[in-house]
Amino acid sequence: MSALEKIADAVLNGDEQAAVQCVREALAEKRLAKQILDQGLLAGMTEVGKRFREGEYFLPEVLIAAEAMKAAMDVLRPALLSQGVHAEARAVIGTVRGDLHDIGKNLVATMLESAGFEVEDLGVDVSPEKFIEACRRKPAQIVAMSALLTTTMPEMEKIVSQIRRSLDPPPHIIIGGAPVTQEYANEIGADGYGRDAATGADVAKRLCISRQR
Ligand code: B1M
Repeated sequence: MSALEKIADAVLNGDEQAAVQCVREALAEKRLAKQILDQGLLAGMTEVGKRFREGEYFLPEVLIAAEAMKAAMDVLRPALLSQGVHAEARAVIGTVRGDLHDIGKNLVATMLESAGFEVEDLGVDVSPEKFIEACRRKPAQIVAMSALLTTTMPEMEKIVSQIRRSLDPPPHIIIGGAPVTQEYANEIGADGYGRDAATGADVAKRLCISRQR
């Protein structure tokens, strides 16, 4: 198995120690940071997303893989920056105002990072103003929102309309969370809906590609 395959495998197995160690070794061997990212960490995480979608992996496996990916990214990030590797698009993510659930939102953030986005995570209980402020501070192509409570879902509609009124060009807006559906996304005028974290990241990627055309 090559050094890069070992990294992908460590993420796939959720082996944080091995992921960190293999990234350190690959850097010591003077491999390009972008190669370690694309063919190691992202390859592993893409496979995790595939297995999750296909029902082969469940939430615990995904959470553990996400932790391994995060720890390895902390080691790789300085090398990526010093080698001038930048994300191709930026996403701002948060759980909407009044809602403190963040497990799904954190997974979506990791999947977006795995899909090559620079992610700013605004945390939980995020007001429409905070989403807008983050996009003004540094333009984002994607705003991603999560809600777990039927009582906080209406916040999503407010954020969609306030963003459309305040930002030009507006970012693509994607939504998700247990009570959220494609029908609700259509109803409030969101650009995309993710049934799960991996699908959310796929939808975000597709939206960014369609705008580039
Ligand atoms: Co809460 N809670 N909770 N809770 N909680 C639910 C959601 C609930 C369904 C439980 C129940 O009654 N059966 C219920 C909501 C009922 C409703 O509104 N219909 C509920 C309630 C009522 C409450 C409180 C009001 C309870 C109380 O205090 N009386 C309170 C509210 C606090 C608040 O937010 N203001 C509350 C509090 C809490 C805890 C703090 C104790 C804790 C949260 C801890 C945390 O997140 N750090 C908690 C938990 C853990 C849950 C359950 C058990 C699990 C939620 C979870 O993390 N699921 C939940 C019951 C359940 O779902 N079984 C429940 C795993 C997570 C990965 O799934 O977030 O759906 P999920 O994400 C999925 C997809 O939805 C999707 O991707 C993920 C999978 O890949 N996804 C996206 C999510 N966001 C996305 C965004 C996207 C795309 C995909 O694009 C942007």
